[in-house]
Amino acid sequence: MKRLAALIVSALVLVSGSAFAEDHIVTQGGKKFSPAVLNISAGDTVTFVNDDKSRHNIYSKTDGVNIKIKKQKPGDRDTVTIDHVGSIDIRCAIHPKMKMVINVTE
Ligand SMILES: [Cu+2]
Repeated sequence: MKRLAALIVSALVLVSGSAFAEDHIVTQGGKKFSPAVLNISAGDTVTFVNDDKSRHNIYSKTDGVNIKIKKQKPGDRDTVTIDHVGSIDIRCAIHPKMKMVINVTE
């Protein structure tokens, strides 16, 4: 009986853990990230969508955050999981004016 209860508890933890991880969409149109500021929780995913007619090259300028999507073609979308807690500066290596911030809380 104890074992069954432990199983149920661990199943609940698994279910709630995945239910709380959210995906957030960031679009790139007119050589701008939208939104410019995104607030998420650690463990969430961010999907970067290229709605422009040119390529983008998304990377993190923040030390210790390994986000590097490299050349992203128009229409492409790439998803990254973010575990780093704190503020992350996102840039495009092709368009220096493209900037956004992802604020990650626990
Ligand atoms: Cu770009």
